Amino acid sequence: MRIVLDTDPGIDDALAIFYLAAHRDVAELVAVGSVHGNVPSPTAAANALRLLDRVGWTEVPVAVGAHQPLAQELSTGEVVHGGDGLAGVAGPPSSRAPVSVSAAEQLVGLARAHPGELTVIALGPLTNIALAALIEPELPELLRSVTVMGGAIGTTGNITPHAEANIWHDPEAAALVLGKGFDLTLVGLEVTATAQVDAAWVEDLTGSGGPNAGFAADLLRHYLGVYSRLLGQDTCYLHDPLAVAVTLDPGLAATRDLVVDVELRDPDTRGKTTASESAGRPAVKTLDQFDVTTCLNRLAAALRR
Ligand SMILES: [Ca+2]
Repeated sequence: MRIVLDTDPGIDDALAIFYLAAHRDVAELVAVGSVHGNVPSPTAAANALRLLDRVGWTEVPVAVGAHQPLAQELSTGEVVHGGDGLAGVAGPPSSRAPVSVSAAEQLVGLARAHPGELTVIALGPLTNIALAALIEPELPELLRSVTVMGGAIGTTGNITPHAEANIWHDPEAAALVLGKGFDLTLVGLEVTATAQVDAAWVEDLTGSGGPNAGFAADLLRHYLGVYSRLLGQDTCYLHDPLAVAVTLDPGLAATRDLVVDVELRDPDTRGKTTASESAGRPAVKTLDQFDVTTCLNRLAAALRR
């Protein structure tokens, strides 16, 4: 599987990159695009480079993506991910720089050069994918598939009571991408919220861990602290690595084809995702069941490498 990753690192984005790197026998990372979301887009690109350095993916190009959403002001999530997006524990910057094209241009160029081959995994707001689809209307046919971490179907949101953060950060982009006809799997809070880890799970990582296990544990300790402080709970969610896991092994979940709409007009529910069986409009694959235990075991194994 040849992957283009669109990401806003971001603590769970970092875990997702480690998951991907631990499965390079089945996944080749072709390129990375950064996007605003957890942090501003240039910071996300710098963090992606630092994370790729850690896993030895030093040849993978990183392009800076959209600096702001299509139709609203920029809003970022340092309150959750730390001032630098990686809990202040990621070490010095990479010696590499981002490539000169934007993430949307990079994606269009790669898709045209490798029609039908590439899988996009989008772990942040969908601004870059929307821009790429506006530049290249054939993008849904040129890509093999797309996985999106986003949405909260039939469950509460995590940034407002109604909206999941990646969708809320750019609802117009999400509406465009989810309705565009991609072969798209949507991994939303309705499944990712079932995969929570606690301090004991995190401390287990460091026992027999490789070079990045301690770093992953540091990130997760920060995450646990935030969840405790903001939500009063002693577990944290691991959204992004789950989207990578189900992309690499679709057998981890059962899917259902549904049309997913994004609320754009009502300020109270803006970014809310609603699924229906509406005929005649492009559907996406939503997850019905998810093998949380296998997924978390594979993540722990990946982080210990
Ligand atoms: Ca993310």
